[in-house]
Amino acid sequence: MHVTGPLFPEASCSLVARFLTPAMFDRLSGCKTATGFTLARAIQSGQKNHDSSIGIYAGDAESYTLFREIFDPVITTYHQITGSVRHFKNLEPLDPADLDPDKEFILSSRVRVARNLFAHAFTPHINRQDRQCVERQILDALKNLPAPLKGRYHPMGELDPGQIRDKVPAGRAFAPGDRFQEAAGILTDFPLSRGVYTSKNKKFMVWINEEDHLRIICMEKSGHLCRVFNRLVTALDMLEQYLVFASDPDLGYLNACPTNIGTAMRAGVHIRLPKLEKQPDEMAKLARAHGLQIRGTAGEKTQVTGSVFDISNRRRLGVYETQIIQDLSLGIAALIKKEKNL
Ligand code: DAR
Repeated sequence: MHVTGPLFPEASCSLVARFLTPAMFDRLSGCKTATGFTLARAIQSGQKNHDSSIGIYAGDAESYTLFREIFDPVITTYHQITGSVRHFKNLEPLDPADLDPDKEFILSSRVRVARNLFAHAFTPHINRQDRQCVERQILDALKNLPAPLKGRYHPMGELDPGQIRDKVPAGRAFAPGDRFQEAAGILTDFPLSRGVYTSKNKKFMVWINEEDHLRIICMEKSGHLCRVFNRLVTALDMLEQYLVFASDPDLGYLNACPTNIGTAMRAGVHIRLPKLEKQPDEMAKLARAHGLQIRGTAGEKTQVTGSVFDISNRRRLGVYETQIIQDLSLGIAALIKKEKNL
């Protein structure tokens, strides 16, 4: 297909708008993956949302190879990779340490990974029947969890928007995605075959068919980031015995958004920093020095309320999982030290 007009709105600031030239689009636009996914589908979120930071989603694992001419520059830029992309994996338990033993600053610690079943299309492209099959396969695997992680599944398929909204605070549902996910096709048939598995102790959850087939989440209301990470390692060791995840030797685990590949792990804390809140440049400088991502209280693209920040690792690719936790711990310790000195 020969492009006539601009691919993206004039104001687009996304990485895909920066790297996808009309000539590149012409070369790739006639290609389809085995599941029928096209480049035009991949970029439609970035075309509809000029404020996208990335602007492209993968519809399946093959998207990353068939459309690598555009995915590679987006990936190397976002993950700050110079030279060849290389995924490292190290899911070994760490010695537990409390980052905030006096409980002055950290409200909670959280570690999550994104995963997709390799045999199915990802959420931007999956059909209703396949999405139901993914839900069933994951629930069958979750039956094998060790006792401390056992719990129950809360299906969302029969809930109306009000019922979903009521269950989100208790973690028994997740809100419908944002306009970026909507434009990518991720919300098709929402809330069918979506749901949340929660352990009895509320320290382990699995979101099924949110932005990816699985978001495996461990958390607790403490500064025990390493203990939360170790709980995730236990759950992943079990799940990998029953489920085959989409992955690539160089790109690591493959997911709908290219920001979530490699380890596909986001580790972070909710932390109250009222003094640093008044010195955003100082906070941004510390975040840059430690590779931290600063988000609002409710996460991505939200405001800060009550001086509570969501602080997490920025890089997910080209770095070991254990290194992410260790680097993050150092970054959080530096923020706490600065907060105490102000
Ligand atoms: N909002 C999309 C994706 C950004 C990364 N966050 C994810 N995947 N939840 C954008 O292009 O800005």
